[in-house]
Amino acid sequence: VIVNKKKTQSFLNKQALRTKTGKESMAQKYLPKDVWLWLQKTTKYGTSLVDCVKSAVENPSSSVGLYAPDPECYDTFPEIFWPVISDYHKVDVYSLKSVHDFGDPNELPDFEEKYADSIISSRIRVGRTLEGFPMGPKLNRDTREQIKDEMVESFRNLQGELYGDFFELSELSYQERDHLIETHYLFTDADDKYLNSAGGYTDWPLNRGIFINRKRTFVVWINEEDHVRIISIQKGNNIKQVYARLVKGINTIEQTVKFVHHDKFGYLTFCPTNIGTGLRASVHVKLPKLAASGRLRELCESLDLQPRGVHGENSESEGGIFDISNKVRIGKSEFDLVNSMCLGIKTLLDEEFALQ
Ligand code: ADP
Ligand code: CIR
Repeated sequence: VIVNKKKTQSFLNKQALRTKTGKESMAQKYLPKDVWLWLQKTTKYGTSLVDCVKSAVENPSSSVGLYAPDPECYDTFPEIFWPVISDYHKVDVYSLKSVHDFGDPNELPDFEEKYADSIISSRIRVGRTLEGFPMGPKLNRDTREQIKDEMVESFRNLQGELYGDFFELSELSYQERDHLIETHYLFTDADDKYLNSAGGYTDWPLNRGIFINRKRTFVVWINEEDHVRIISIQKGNNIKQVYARLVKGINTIEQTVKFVHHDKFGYLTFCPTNIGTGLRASVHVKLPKLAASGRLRELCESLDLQPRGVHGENSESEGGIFDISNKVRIGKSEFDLVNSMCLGIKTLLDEEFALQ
């Protein structure tokens, strides 16, 4: 039998990343039979249930398919949001109370020396929504600009290692954008079909932008999927440094802006997979043998980890390198989420090293 090694590997990499099982999306799964009874409900921003599930309707391959075009959706449409939240984050939504505690970054574990070459880079981000505004699809040019202006004002307080510059997306050349995307600093250019269907790219690229510190370790995205994504990133595996910088950045920005916070659901975001802490802590890690064994996906699932490709969500792995992060974002504190991601990565690396 002639085996095309390259094709086989590419297939296994795709399998390892496959979140779409050919089954229905969570939005489909939890739409009740008497859905017509609550079709007439709307939020104060005029959002209806149909707006929330638009991405699922247009994309049968959605894994979740649900978005909140404004913060009220989480309480206005509990019939759909609550079961989806329970299912994705594996929490009892009725007794749920959001936990918010950054803890002490120095208490995070270190990766063992023997794994030093396996971890290429580390990144932690949080998603946030500014108080007083709906999410992306319900914004207009003025309100999107107001969000940008409030954020740009807050960047004045970023000093020392966080000191940097803000760039309007529309003022960057295509080459500059491409370079920033390739080097993992910038969001992709309006090419997520799920987000597109949900209305996330209205008036793109107007009033979108990126703040980057001069050291290229601290980034803030404005008006992409969420109003705000605050990101700390660096080469190597020093997750303590990455986390400490993120916490410092968030605290500094919060001196001037107020983010939407809900007693039960924590920080509210456009996608219900991000609510709570809004935190995704990831490493780019070499796991070629585990991927080839076909066990990576299942192992990640059992460790509450999510594998992505090297260029983020819906991208492919390259050279056996994966972006592995915490899958759930609510029910645990920020510290606990980063900590359990580190422990999960250790388990994956133990398995990788045990394979010959
Ligand atoms: P998000 O983290 O906001 O959900 P994506 O999955 O789209 O978004 O990833 C955004 C960018 O961050 C992509 O370029 C991705 O490759 C990059 N990235 C994620 N984790 C890491 C990491 N540990 N090291 C370097 N780049 C990373
Ligand atoms: C989907 O439903 O497939 C997209 N809206 C992406 C869902 C969020 N991704 C994730 O698994 N964290």
